Amino acid sequence: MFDKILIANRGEIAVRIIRACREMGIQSVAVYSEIDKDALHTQLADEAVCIGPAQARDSYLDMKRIISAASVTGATAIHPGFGFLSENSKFAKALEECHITFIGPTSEMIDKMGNKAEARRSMIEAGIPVVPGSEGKVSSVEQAKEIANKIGYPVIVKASAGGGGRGMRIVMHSDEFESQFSTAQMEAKNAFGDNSMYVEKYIQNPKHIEFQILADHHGHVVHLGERDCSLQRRHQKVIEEAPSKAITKKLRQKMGETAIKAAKAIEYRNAGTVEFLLDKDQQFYFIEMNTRIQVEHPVTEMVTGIDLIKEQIKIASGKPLFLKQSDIEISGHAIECRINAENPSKGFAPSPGTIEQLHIPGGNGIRVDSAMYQGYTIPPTYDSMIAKLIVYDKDRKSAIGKMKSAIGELIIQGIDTNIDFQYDLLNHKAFIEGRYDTSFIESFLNNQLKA
Ligand code: MV4
Repeated sequence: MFDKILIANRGEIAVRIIRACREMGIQSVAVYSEIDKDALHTQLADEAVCIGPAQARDSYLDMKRIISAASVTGATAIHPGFGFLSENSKFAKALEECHITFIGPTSEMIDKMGNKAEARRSMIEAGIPVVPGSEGKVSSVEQAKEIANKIGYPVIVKASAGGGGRGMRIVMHSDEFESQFSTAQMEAKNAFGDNSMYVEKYIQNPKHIEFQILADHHGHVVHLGERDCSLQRRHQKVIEEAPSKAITKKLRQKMGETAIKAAKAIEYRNAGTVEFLLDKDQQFYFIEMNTRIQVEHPVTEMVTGIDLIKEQIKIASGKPLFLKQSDIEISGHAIECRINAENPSKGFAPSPGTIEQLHIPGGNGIRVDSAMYQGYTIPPTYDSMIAKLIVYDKDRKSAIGKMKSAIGELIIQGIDTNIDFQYDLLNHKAFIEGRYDTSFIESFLNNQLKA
């Protein structure tokens, strides 16, 4: 097992990983930017190394500085968290070359899944259901349109290098195919320096269901059930829950087995997430695979009792998975609300600043993953998520009730947050009844504007 792990991240996920290291008896090394000198992760780690100015490109994204920090502190492994360098295959490769363990999959797998058209092609090859569309990337707009005409409109054109909603356009009719395709392609070229594209049938108002998997270095793969991440705004998830109300035990088994098959097909290792769209007829389609630990991993931890960060560390050290699929049981219900420093009534504008007053809720089944403390100043430099409020209870109804109580108790003063918005979502009849898909928040906001 590793003696010392460097955490190449900040905020709540860095704190989450430091805590896991401490519980495992592993020394932790934080890296921090100048603006993060008083951040919680900087204070909580056993050691902390300043790696540069606030701008992420000069600190949290600077591979050389991070590798130097690992080398001077003697850390033999790096956990990248999510965002930043977590899905950067060059970083994973650089670590492979200097014999520091990247806690995650190999650089090759990151590359393979990071290219969404390539991922799609691999999954087709493995017999995984995908949305009808091009086999992999298309070679020209003409070929793309031919495929679109064949599968029928609406279609969605997506950038191979995209993901998270960038470089994609919905095409409702063949008349607008060329213009939408070239807009998406131009966006992709500018954002990723890669203009390769693929085409899929557009699934209207799907649910976004993702399966957590764990794979060790010995060919053993398990799934830990699903998370329903349909509540998103502009491709940012807002509320996640496990299990999904839309999924029966039988469908869970089928989708879980598919997720395992997908992972095995590419000899995946470490923690990963297989994303599916689920349509109105309960048909599911692979769309992407995420090769990192995700923001919403706690809901899976709550319903399975498995610590995913510890599992990642154990797997990376070469230990075989102790878990068998038959040991993994989904029980109860967990919900996560992402707490952001933003103002929903000002178009969700970021609201950095100093937390003047803070009261964090607690009690049975309430978990808060956060790096905030009273007096802490949230810098304007990074993303606006400041906490994740997670509840666990015996069933969905109780979990919703518990989340509402917990939100009612949470006090954050000095900055604007989305907690009232979260409360309103939880109170909505359609949410309570589990009748929601990826279009819910947008409709919710539009109705609110009308009222
Ligand atoms: C789709 C889709 C419908 N059909 N693919 C959005 C983020 C990325 N991970 C995949 N996304 C989608 N892919 C097919 N074949 C619907 C979404 C989607 C979406 C797309 C455009 C605008 C807003 C959206 C919100 C949620 C999901």
